[in-house]
Amino acid sequence: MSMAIDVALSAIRQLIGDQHVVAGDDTAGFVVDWTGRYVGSTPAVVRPGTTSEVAGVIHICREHAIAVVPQGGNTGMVGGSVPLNGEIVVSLQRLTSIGEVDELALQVTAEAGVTIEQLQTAAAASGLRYGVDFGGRGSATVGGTIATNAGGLNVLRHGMTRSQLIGIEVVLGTGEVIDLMSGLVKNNTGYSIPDMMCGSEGTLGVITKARLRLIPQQAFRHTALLAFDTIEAAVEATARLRIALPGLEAAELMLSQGVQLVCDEFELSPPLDLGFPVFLLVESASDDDALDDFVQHVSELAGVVDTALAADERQRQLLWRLRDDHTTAINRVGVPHKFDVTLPHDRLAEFTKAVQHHIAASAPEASTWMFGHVGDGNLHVNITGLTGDDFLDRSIYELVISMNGSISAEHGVGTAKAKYLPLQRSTAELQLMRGLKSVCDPDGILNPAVIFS
Ligand code: FAD
Ligand code: 2HG
Ligand code: ZN
Repeated sequence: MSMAIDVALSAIRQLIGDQHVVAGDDTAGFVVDWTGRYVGSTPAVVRPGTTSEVAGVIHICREHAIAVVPQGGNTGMVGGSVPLNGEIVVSLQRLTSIGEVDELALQVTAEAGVTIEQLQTAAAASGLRYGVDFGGRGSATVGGTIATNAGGLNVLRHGMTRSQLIGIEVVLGTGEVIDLMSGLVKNNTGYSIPDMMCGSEGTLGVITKARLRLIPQQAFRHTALLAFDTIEAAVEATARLRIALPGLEAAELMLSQGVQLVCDEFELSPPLDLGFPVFLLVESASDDDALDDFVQHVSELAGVVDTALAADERQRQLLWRLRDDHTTAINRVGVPHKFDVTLPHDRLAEFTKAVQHHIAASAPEASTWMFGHVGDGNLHVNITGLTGDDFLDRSIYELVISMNGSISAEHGVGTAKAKYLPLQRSTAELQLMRGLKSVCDPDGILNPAVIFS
């Protein structure tokens, strides 16, 4: 360990307490990402317990020119939350307080280390909900989801994390604290700093707290699994359902291989014949019981070859496991290579074929798993069993861009896509982003390997 790191860590120990600085083997869970693909090492994981301690840690690191990686639940998928270049990890997991839910303003204040599940539980106690939800809810944090602008299962109705964000408290790379937690929904006094921090992946500041929008819970939820012969038919059905059902909250695409894998890994019985190649999991929520309406619209859809309707909450949970457990099931097959991409609605089906064809031709030894938030045009392409490392990345991203898509839909750029960002963003755009970075983090100590290569 260098002298500067030694001196900095001893100052940090004094500031936050020896017991909150983790070193050696105890850092193991903080240096490997959720997929197992990105493995780093760190001199220490520091766990401040208050905003002023976070600010103090950043001041000390800046003074000694030490790079840091902010970390929440470490569920990120793009290698942005782990210290791949020996950085110090600043874990926000001790910032876990949730303020009182304001039931009239439909807002709550949550610290960065609160998990999405804890936030949902607090909101539910007031008959409310948080609009962003996904399979990683048990570990993913408020700070991490803001830093990545996480999407998830209900974006088509409630938007991504940015749409839930009313205010933010953030420690810049200078150690200064920006407090924008007034809860004012309308506040057009210059540039929107919460919007800028959202999706900045820990490169501009360390988020310590947020003021978040909540939504009323709706009493009725109707859920169905629909089978199709083609992806084209499932995409078209999604578009039609969005128009017909204003309460549509989710439209999730799955393929039979993925559903089969989940059923095999978790010993579940598929509710429909997995001989059908394509499935759509749809859910709508409403204040009144709209079952008849839901069933009518679903049954009128062109291309549906079979349907399983959830008759109760247990069956609903089962249908959702088929979708939510894809990521965990794929991890059991092997370390996955993930591509989180968006395509325009009318190119989605074409892309799925093109990418499958490309992978099969370039890496016949590999298996491809595809699923995603089809209502948002967002596909998750996972490859397992690849013998090389990233030899497919550039060609897959070029394919996405050639079809007017985005190489990062909801997981962010991280370290995984940093070198491909210039494929998508112009020199002027990259210069603007670098300019912002240099103002917020003049010494480049915050996640230096993330977003910019
Ligand atoms: P981390 O993984 O710890 O960090 C992610 C990034 O944010 C890193 O760059 C890190 O440096 C930065 N960061 C973390 N905390 C802070 C902070 N307080 N201040 C500044 N920067 C910070 N994502 C989706 O968008 N949609 C999904 O549907 C979805 N489903 C998932 C399902 C599973 C089973 C899993 C494991 C993950 C899923 N994810 C999904 C990915 C992941 O959960 C999200 O990217 C999430 O936002 C990461 O939150 P985290 O707290 O784990 O952040
Ligand atoms: C999901 O939608 C997540 O489940 C993870 O975004 C996607 O595992 C993936 O590729
Ligand atoms: Zn997703």
